[in-house]
Amino acid sequence: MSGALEGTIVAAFGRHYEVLLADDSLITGFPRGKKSTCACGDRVAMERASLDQAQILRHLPRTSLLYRSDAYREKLIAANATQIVLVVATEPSFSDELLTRALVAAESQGMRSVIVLNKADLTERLPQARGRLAYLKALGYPVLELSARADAAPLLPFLAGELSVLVGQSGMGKSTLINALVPGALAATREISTALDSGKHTTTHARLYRLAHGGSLIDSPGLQEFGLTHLSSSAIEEGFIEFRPYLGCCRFNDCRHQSEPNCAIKQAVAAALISDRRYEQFLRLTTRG
Ligand SMILES: Nc1nc2c(ncn2[C@@H]2O[C@H](COP(=O)(O)OP(=O)(O)OP(=O)(O)O)[C@@H](O)[C@H]2O)c(=O)[nH]1
Ligand SMILES: [Mg+2]
Ligand SMILES: [Zn+2]
Repeated sequence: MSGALEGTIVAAFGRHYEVLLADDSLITGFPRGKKSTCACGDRVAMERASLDQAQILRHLPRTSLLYRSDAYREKLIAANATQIVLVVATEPSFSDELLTRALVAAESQGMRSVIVLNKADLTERLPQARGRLAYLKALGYPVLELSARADAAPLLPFLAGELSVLVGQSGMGKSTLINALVPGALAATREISTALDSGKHTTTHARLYRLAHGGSLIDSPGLQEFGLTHLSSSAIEEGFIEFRPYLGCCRFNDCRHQSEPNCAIKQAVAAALISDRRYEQFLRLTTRG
């Protein structure tokens, strides 16, 4: 078949995609139906429609799929990513719950996680933000303090050989990081104005960038919610990495770690082997979805 070809989605606009071909050229890919089921990072099989357009027939098997969901829909963030880079900042203030949820989603896909505390140059707010991340650092998640504006290099060693996806709330500096790490990227960034503009996202679609020293980075639009309705309760339990040694040790197989007797998780909390804070976060996730 003369028209068949494969490529990698490097930008996802919803109704259409930018697809990178093996010869480094770009083609516009359109999904077959109205519903788009592909994400940035997907490898796709296509049929060429014209010189610069192709129809996407299907995505090839994925090694991971990072997405969020609520009762109504799923939002794909990235396919085949090996690592999530969670970007928070000294300001604006960040949400603990969002961070936890994104970590659980990444764990469910077997992805590595790195947390970047950006805008470290705003030193007045730094100790507080650092303090708010200490419990995650204690769990073993790398927490890198840096200033994307001044020097993003501390992140580089973590990116080699990985397909990383930058995830975080709007205004944390994801696109600024992209511009610092990828010469010529020209990702749009925006000052967050104190009033009306806040909450608006500067980045409107995911885009994949290749790093000169190996590895790739996906920039994604800022998010305020990270629904996990697609995850089973066991996937959520396992997403709390420090729970893992105790899973399967409760008296009841279907223990929800709430008020059941002889619950290994609650015993671990009582013995301070699991922090109260993480246990509370777990309860919030499993009772709210
Ligand atoms: N002081 C300081 N400001 C920064 C730093 N990094 C980013 N900023 C500023 O923070 C603002 C938001 O940065 P963006 O890179 O657009 O944020 P984003 O996370 O991509 O936001 P969305 O695309 O909306 O999700 C911009 O005004 C940046 O210049 C930093 O290291 N220090
Ligand atoms: Mg952005
Ligand atoms: Zn239990």
